[in-house]
Amino acid sequence: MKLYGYWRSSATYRVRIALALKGLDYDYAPVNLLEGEQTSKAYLARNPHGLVPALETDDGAVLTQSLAIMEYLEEAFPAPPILPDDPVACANARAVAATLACEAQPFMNRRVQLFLKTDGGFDDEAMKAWLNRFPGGAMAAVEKMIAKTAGDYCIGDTPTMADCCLVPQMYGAMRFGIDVSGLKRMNEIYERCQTHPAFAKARPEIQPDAAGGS
Ligand SMILES: N[C@@H](CCC(=O)N[C@@H](CS)C(=O)NCC(=O)O)C(=O)O
Repeated sequence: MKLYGYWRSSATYRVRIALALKGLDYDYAPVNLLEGEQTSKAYLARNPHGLVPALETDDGAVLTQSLAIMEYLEEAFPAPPILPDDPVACANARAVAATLACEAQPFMNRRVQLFLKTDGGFDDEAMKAWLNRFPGGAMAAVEKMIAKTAGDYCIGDTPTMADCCLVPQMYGAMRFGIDVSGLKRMNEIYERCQTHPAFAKARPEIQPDAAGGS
């Protein structure tokens, strides 16, 4: 398999964690977002939306959208699982993953940020308010959601797709200056994940393209 991504992209980070949890090897093809490579003709042929990640399977299929890619990995490589067997627990894991991937991270996307700063005239104060209200609000909802489900991880005591989304979201939130101090459970899970070998392997700073970023 070949993963097209960017070291600090949270959506790519999710897929790296899922691949590592499943112990899958893959080639890595960096797409430099700062240089606009996501809008190159070659990359748009892989993902017409111009977003990373994309995963090319061994059969040559090119998959996009991190949640869909993780679902593919779960179906194609079931062991070890990243979704619980129990249908309710499974739906809870998907709900946490979707809240972070669909209701939090899109507000932090590079092209959204650029638009707000240029066309929207957002200054630092306005951006801070935006980030704390929308991604911050979705994260506060997740903190409440996992109050009912968490053990060592978001859903029970085994990492799931929810944790694949939580860690990159916390990483990005801290980078963007979102106040995460009230998210007690999420902080605990984030810290625990840092000590898990699969999460450690997926860390942005140790990816091959990390040195070239900013
Ligand atoms: N919903 C998509 C989001 C993908 C996404 O937002 N990717 C960002 C990096 S995390 C990106 O490629 N941004 C490029 C840009 O904003 O131009 C997924 O989960 O894969």
